[in-house]
Amino acid sequence: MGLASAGLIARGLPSSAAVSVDRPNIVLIMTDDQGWGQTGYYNHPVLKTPNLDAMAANGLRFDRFYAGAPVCSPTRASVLTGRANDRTGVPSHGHALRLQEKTLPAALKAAGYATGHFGKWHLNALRGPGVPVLAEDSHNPGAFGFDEWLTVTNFFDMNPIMSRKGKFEEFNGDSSAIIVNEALKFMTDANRQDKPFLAVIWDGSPHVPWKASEEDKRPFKELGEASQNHYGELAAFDRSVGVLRKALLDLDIADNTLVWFCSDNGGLGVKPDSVGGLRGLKGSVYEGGLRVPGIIEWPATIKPRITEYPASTMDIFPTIADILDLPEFVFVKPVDGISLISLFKKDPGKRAKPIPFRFRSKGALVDNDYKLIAIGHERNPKYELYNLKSDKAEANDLSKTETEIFERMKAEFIRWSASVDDSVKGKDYPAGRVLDNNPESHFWTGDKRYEPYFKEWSKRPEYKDRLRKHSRQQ
Ligand SMILES: [Ca+2]
Repeated sequence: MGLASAGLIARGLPSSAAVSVDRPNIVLIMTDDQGWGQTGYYNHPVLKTPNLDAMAANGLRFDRFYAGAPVCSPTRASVLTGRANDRTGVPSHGHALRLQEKTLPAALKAAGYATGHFGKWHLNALRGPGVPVLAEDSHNPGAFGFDEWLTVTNFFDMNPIMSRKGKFEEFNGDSSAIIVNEALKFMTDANRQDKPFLAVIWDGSPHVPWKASEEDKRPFKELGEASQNHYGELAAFDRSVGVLRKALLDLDIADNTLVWFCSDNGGLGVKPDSVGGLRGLKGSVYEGGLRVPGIIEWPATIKPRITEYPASTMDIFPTIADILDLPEFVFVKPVDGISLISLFKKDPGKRAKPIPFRFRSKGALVDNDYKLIAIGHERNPKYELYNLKSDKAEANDLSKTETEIFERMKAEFIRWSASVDDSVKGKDYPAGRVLDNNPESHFWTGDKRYEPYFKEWSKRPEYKDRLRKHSRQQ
């Protein structure tokens, strides 16, 4: 971090200049388990999202935006590092991002930005319903460059208990409204100090358990109770997007604030369909597990447009680094994402670098219209090839007919996957190995540091089942 500041100063940039087009405010919003089909702008049959629709109509709407992985912690790791999840120590949900990784918030903090995280973290190895992150947690958001944080370990719902830099706070009301309001206080403070900000808002909706207010369930009365709550959570999330956008206008900073919205993985098995007719759901490397809604709104630079250019959460850090002209050493390499700056003005044609995925034994490679699927890539792999342009549902495997493309993409995936194996062993780090300073994935109920809270939390609806299960196992 010190090096990054020195680099910026050496290149003649002050370390904390006021906001300019070269240094926009940045807000990253991510929902948890919102499927590609779950927006009003894709004409979902029951869900209305007037605020996301307005954002899409005023920004760059991606019709092919991909989460870095088909489940949550891995995608979060890809947002913060620009790298595929397996490189960073996060093969699946509830794993710890390695302290040897370099992150977006650390780079922006070194560049003079105020940095804040609000909501779900899930990069500190803890599993189970979201509990407040501890001040002494070696992998809390502060350890990765966030100055301010109001955070829980995992999903959270109505009336959450959260952690403000380690201090527990209880809140009343809808979780989406709470974190946007808190993030807005942070943005207002930074703006008052003429400091650009990075606000990361990672929502807990519409992840299970599904709990919406009576008012938010009302439009979905025709659906079953579970779906009413699920869609009610999305309605509440959408409302929080409206609150955020209006507040940015009221603060007179909307024009030069880049707001980037997406979901962290594909949709769930609810009715009506969450993935807009794509194949597969959360956890799958078919499109339904990976393709998500995505929008960038930045009025100072981006004229409203819809693009079919394929992009992913791995592109977020490289894009922001490019906007801010940050030095190369803010990244651990190899970086899997690319800068999307050229896309802001017009479609640059084909994407030069394919988008790679690896999640447990599954893999995929998206190269413009084509997609390679690798099932069981570790041993005895089976590959498939699809043309996403003519076959959105990935129904016709072309591996036997389009053999030239198939062999090229297969070889490319194998090459890439071998480089990921090196990353897994820590070869990307100066030490050449993974240091022994990352916790193994575990439930917080099995974590001694949380035991003092068990008695009080056994009364809380979000924790009581998990705590009961834990006490039965003792
Ligand atoms: Ca998720």
